[in-house]
Amino acid sequence: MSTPTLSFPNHFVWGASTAAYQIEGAWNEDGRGESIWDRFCHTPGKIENGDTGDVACDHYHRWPEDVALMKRLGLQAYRFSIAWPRIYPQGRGTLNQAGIDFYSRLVDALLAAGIEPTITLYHWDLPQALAEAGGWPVRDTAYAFADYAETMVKLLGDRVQNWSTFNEPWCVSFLSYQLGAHAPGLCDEKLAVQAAHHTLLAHGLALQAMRAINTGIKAGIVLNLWSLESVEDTPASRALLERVWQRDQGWFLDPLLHAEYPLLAWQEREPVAPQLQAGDLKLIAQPLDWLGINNYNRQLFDNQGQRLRPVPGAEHTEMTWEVYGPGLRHLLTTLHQRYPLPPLYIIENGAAFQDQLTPDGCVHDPRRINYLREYITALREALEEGVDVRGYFVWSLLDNFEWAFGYSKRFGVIYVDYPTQRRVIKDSGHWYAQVIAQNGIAE
Ligand code: IFM
Repeated sequence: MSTPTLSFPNHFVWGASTAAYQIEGAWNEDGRGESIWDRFCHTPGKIENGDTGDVACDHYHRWPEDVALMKRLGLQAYRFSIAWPRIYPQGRGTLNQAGIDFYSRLVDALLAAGIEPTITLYHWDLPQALAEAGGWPVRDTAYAFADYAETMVKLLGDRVQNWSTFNEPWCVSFLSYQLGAHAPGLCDEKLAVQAAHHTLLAHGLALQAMRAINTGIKAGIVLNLWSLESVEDTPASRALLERVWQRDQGWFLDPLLHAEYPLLAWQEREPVAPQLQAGDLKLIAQPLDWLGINNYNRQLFDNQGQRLRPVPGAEHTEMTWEVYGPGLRHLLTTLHQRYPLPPLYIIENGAAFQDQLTPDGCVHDPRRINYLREYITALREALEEGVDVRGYFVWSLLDNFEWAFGYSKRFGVIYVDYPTQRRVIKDSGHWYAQVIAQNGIAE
């Protein structure tokens, strides 16, 4: 084995990520309740090609094979999410033992394979019953979430140390309630802002409840963040970047890490400001054992303050997201300067390309390898600059259901042939296995 030219600290963790609705399928099996994503996908016109997560990667039945594949890649950690409606079909009340057994067996198999489970409690599949009671814009949903979180730690906390409450609260609120692109598909800024507040509140309540019954867990939250950059450096461009930062990222980071909403963004959103109760901000700002970051691309603005989409002359993935590794370094160093941070983990990073299974039985995806190399290199540079990042998880382990884009975007380092459910490790998967084995990148 060659010596890595770019090596990582001992104990740096290499993993892969997935999410329940995107891979599990079995949407109505073994007592699972309906989620907002089932309802959204079953509504004509919402998802490209009419795709649904009904079957997805059939991981619910094929998980032993998937754990074996993780072992072949040498993964040290696996981040997956729990489908809340598999545990509480109605969101609260009666527990579904079959759902608990599924995750319990998965955790045991991961541990037996030497793979550390990292659980996300909410990756967007709210029980439909709670949506009908008002969903995230309703304060009571936060309390239902905290009860569910406590239940999961009671059930699995003896074996699982790493927990995150939410994946990407920006998507849970703004993308889902203001931009209408994700379930439940509403377009109302006021609802979105209130939903954002309640996800943060739910996070705080859940951390308290989880830690009250198990002090040994390591708990955090995962945010989707971008490096914000401009083609020019002027007072106007700096003001714009600050405004966008506060509106999209500070809106979550500041309550979590400073126990306050960012002032400029609050003033801008005054007419739709969320209703807070006394003590909410203190509750939200529970100490974090770690903060997860999902990063795929940067946002670049021209000298008119318009976001450049696409960025002229740059390479883009199938999501029309710019490939720009240095953006990750810029994001990490900016966070380091702006906030008192707990240890960081990159919980999602990866790229969708048009992969094909070729007659040699392989999937040759050199563009994904280049993408991953570029971002992992940028991450290593951020470590050099003193940012405390403890691990990297590739998105995704498997090709899967990419929300409103259905199955049209392939993000996996493992190819899934959906008609047969055959899995094939892509070239990028073999490359990533080497990175893990060498704890770094060899040229
Ligand atoms: O597939 C999603 C994932 O569910 C959340 N983060 C971004 C990924 C790619 O769009």
